[in-house]
Amino acid sequence: MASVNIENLNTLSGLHPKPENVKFTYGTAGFRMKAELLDSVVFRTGILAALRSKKLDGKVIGCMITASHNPAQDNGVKLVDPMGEMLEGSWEAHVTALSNAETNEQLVDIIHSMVSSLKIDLTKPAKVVFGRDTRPSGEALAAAFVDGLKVLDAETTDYGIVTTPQLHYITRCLNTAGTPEAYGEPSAEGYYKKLAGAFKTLVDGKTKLSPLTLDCANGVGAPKFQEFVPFLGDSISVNIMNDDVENASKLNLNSGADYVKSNQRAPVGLKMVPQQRYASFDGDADRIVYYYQDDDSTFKLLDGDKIAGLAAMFIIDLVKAAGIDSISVGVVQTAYANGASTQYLRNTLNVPVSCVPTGVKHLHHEATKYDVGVYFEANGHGTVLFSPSALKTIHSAEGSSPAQAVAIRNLRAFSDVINQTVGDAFSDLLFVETILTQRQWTPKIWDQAYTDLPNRLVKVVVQDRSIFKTVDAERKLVEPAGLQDAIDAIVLKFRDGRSFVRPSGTEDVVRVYAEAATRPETDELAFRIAGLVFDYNSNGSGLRPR
Ligand code: G16
Repeated sequence: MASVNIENLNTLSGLHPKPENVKFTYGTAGFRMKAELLDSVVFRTGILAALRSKKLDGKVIGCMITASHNPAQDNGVKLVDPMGEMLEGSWEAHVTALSNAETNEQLVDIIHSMVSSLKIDLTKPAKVVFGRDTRPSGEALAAAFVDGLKVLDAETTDYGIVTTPQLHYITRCLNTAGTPEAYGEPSAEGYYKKLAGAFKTLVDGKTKLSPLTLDCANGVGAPKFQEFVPFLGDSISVNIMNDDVENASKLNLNSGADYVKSNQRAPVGLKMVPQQRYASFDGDADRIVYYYQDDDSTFKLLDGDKIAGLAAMFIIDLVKAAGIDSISVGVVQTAYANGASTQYLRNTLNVPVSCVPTGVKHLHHEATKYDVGVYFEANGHGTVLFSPSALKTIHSAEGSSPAQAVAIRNLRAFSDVINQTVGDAFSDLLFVETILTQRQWTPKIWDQAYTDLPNRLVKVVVQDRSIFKTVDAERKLVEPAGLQDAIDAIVLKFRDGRSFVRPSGTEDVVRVYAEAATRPETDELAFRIAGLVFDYNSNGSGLRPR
């Protein structure tokens, strides 16, 4: 078994010193913080990516450099496992340990202990691919990542500026090429062809909808969707806005899925027209929310919960129409799911619903337990997973009538239009547009499935968010002691009241979610709980309502 070239490691590591007094944690979506603090972390993540590839016998590992919905000055890094899923949970502790080593000697010790405890054969090849979003800090961080890969001589391909889901897709394509599970051509072009081909099949012969206005949060989704448009041809009309990626400070600023969802209002620059369709991507195009304006000028949000309900309803109908309703559908949500959406799924669609902690890794894992698992976070991050056996059934079914044959063809195309590696704003947009086109539905008709309970999200800036510990899929706090009892006592005073508090894994804040029977009651509940959290953290530096 070969060993690590210490001299080489020392030289490369010397180029990427760890900042003092900073503790790094691989959180909800990898490492994420101010870009200027990330150089050493990204370098060491490169070392870990190479080790992971060697451990998996040279399978390709992906890496995305992005801070998604965070402001322009932040950046982040996350790793992608061979099938396009998030890095296996048990390796998060290893990458966290590597990133916090204070000296080169400690770094070497941690690598050696990983090699021995995980039985990593260093003579195996390592292959790693990576990409980044449009943030100005991305290029230098990508160079630091490459230095990390050099420590273990990993073979590497730089896919340049891509959306996060494109990088996940490419990773899976590379690892499945030439196998019965081949996922597609491992390139942005291959991705566009696959999605556009499936979408065209699904809307073929249907009356085209009015144009969709798409807010790209001035992020990577803008140039990439422009690139995608020629592949879609005249199957859809999309007007792209907030597409300025030259002026980095505009990224996610008063625009994008996170802004629209949190503030429940249109992004900057958009003058809404009643009953038209609008959608917003986030900064790396892995989330989408839809919205419209009602005739009385009220803003109506069609968030991840509404998308999950639409997708589940459509798939249930399609499997019935195809005569293969042995395929079961389940939905996975988080505590942020609106109570009305959970009731609709359970009581109207009669599907099982599971609730898991925030973070795609948790939702994705749970969704694999169903034949068809629809998973969505209310913030618009989600997708649909078809199990291998469901795919087999769909691909071998023939149907005993022309109507069944059409439904089977639609199911096959539907499974192709969906990016099954991770939530993908492009793919989610196409499947929503498919359903609305097939049904000839306006956003208002879609919205009528159920009425959201009024809800509110508030961020509280605290001194140390790590003191907040949750259980029960983040619905209850166990620390600080006594805080949950105080929350419960307030919630009891509100009709249909529900509220929970959890530390963010991507921002230095604690999030407060509240729901109640009316808008004023919801706002009061949210602010009372936020005030409580703030008071519990007497060193808190301020309250930032959103
Ligand atoms: C990431 C995760 C999502 C999560 C969001 C907010 O999204 O992938 O699963 O919902 O962060 O997480 P938190 O509330 O812990 O800050 P993105 O789009 O920013 O990568």
